[in-house]
Amino acid sequence: MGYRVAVVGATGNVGREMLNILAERQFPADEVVALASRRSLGTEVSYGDTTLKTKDLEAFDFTGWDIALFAIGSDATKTYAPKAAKAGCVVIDNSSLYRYDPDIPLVVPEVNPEAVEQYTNRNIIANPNCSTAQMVVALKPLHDRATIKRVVVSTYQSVSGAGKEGIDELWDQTKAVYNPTSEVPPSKFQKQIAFNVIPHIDVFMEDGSTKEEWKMVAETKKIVDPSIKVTATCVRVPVFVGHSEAVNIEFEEFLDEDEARDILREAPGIMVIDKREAGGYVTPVECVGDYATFISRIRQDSTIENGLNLWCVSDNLRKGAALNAVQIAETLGARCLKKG
Ligand code: 11C
Repeated sequence: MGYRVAVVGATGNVGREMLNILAERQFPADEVVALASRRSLGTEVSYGDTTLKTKDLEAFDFTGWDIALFAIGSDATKTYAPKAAKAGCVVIDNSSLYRYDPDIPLVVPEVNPEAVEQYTNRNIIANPNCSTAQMVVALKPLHDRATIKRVVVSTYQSVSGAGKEGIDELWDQTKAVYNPTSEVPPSKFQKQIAFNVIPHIDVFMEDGSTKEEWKMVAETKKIVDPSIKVTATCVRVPVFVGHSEAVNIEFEEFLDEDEARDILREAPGIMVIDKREAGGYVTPVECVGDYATFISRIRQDSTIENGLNLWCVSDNLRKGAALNAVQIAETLGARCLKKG
């Protein structure tokens, strides 16, 4: 006997990946329903070898459904997640709506699996921002060994983080560069993204940082340890899928680069590819479709007492969103909602 699982926002990039990953990992589902807005009603989406026709989220009754994976915007989530939770269905939400509520667990299963048990507070579990998810997978095992004091991170985030419109804008602008009569002005992004980089993701905050940068700070504290100081600069780059991060870490204790490499090799969810030669590191195009968070360029930072640098790359639609959500569902199943 398995679970009855709803995927909410099944026609979007993340919703489609959720269905793919549920099938790939053979999540024990007796029934899967694909839900979408009325606008996308009847759209066909793949779930393993089968095709599902999307049903109307607005009219859907979540009673009797065990788990709902939400991949819709915060506004729609505000309407439908409480409805599902009230009907007894555990919501795993990919939006930022609930992440910072103290009574809602924010979970990366490799880091804080025990937090899923707090799902009982409101029947809702939050999934972190993609740029946070991959970074905390790398930070946690190092923090356990040498206690992280401060992290300085610069991100190189792919356009798929901004949804299908982001992907289309990069594609159309790239083609237009070779055909100057068909200029494609910025729309989803603030400036031209093709052959460019933009140091601006999400809205500006009062202190001059952006919300994306603030999320990396707040979420790392909530998931790993509130005492870790984080400062971030988040940058959009002309890559379709895969977020990259240059991470500088300052520890309480000395941590040798070779030991750090060994620790990361053993850590869950991580693949270390770190040869000090041309091509001996991972770039975003190589991580697409993979589950792992890839770590390369591990090296001592000799400008501070206990410092390390590393390069961290992962598929933002997978570990950064859909995979993490399915892993939360698996953890919930193993720890709390045992079936069969
Ligand atoms: C981006 N990280 O790359 C964002 C997308 O809070 O879940 C995900 C935003 C979020 O644009």
